[in-house]
Amino acid sequence: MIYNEDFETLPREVLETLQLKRLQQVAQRVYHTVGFYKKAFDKAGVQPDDIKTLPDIKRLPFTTKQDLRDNYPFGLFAAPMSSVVRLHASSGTTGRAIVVGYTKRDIDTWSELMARCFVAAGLTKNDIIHNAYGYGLFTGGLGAHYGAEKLGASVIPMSGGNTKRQIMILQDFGPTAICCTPSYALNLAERGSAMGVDMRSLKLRVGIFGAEPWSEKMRDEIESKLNLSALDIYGLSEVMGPGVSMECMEGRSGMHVFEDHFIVEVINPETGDALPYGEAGELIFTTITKEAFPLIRYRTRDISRLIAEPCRCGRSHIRMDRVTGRSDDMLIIRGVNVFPSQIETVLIGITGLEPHYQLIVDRVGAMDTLEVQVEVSEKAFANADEVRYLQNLEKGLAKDLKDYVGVTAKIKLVEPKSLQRSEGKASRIIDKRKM
Ligand code: DLL
Repeated sequence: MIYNEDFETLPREVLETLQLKRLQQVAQRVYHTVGFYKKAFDKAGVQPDDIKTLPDIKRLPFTTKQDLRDNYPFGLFAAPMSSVVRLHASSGTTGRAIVVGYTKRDIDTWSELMARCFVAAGLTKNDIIHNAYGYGLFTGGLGAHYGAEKLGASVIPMSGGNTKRQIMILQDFGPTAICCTPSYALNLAERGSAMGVDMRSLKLRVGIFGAEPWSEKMRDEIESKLNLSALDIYGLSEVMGPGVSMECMEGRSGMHVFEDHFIVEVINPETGDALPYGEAGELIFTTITKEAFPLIRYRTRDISRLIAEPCRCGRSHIRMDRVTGRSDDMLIIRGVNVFPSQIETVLIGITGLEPHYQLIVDRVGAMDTLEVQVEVSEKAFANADEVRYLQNLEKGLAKDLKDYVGVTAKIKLVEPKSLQRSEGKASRIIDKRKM
């Protein structure tokens, strides 16, 4: 099923003509209403009228997270405050928050895109959607909420936290779909089972999981624990919130970027050069319909690749692969580039280990060290008197990390349920080098 068949299946040439027209409009808009962009365009020696073809986008300057911070809070708004109806903010781990605004039309667009996501996940107005993304300044909760209402589904505005109550509602209201971070889905599964609830026999059919990197193995894990189909959803506050791209039920491989509203590029993060389809690099988005907070060539720092092959679902919009991590989450351990998601893939593959882990990076003298703390399963823990069994688990993980990720790590097996559980985005890295 496709929510907006007209726009989601546009033939490539027609889509590109539409994108060009919208790009020209947004270039004019930001040049004439946002001081920052006038300066940036002038400095790059480009005027809005120079955009004659789609590839001309490459002449436009990038926008970085630092530019957003420098213009805190409203400096990049392209609409007067009187027409801004909503503000959101992303706290970020470092530096000032980033503030974004939406006009009424922006909220309508966002709601439609989220409704498209739900339909891509096989949902209809007959579904009950348990929305456990946080409500508030975070875009997850309200973004998904408006989309669910737009679709006409029944939405349960749970927000994050209060896990025991969530499990009760999951049992009593019988939602058919759930929205939350993948790490919180695991947390729910675990807590539910501990409460004696058979989490596989809930009515949930689909989970719409995003807001943090996760792996295929994590998908398998969640699907088997909750007995549902787990789909990936991507977005970021700066560009809109959730619903920039969404995996479809039919393809389940890569997320369709809603290209009638966003132009996506992938670049080499070091040189800024465009990369061809299929090559992994940093995702860049230009918003081509937003009114209050349009962004030109925004450097997301998210690492992915574009998949140009047509999808069996019939959508013509290009897909982006699972985000493997953020370039600023990438750990460089003694020269080896390591993404937490690679470590996750390895440890989920080992029987006896649970997908709950933490990475502790430190520097001893001039040497970077990586410690992987991972929980052993209850069953393995019951075997713990067999010291050799645990030693073998440890050795096996260390070897697999060396073989598949290329990094030497100290492994510390910890007791079941001893690591902090996520109620939203999981924080898995403690980098003591930065403290
Ligand atoms: O996380 C928006 C969102 C809410 C997306 C709910 C999906 C579901 P921010 O808080 O601004 O916005 O964080 C954006 O989260 O740049 C990525 O690094 C990461 N991220 C979001 N979705 C995914 C995903 C929301 N599916 C940042 N896979 C982005 C991997 C993701 N990382």
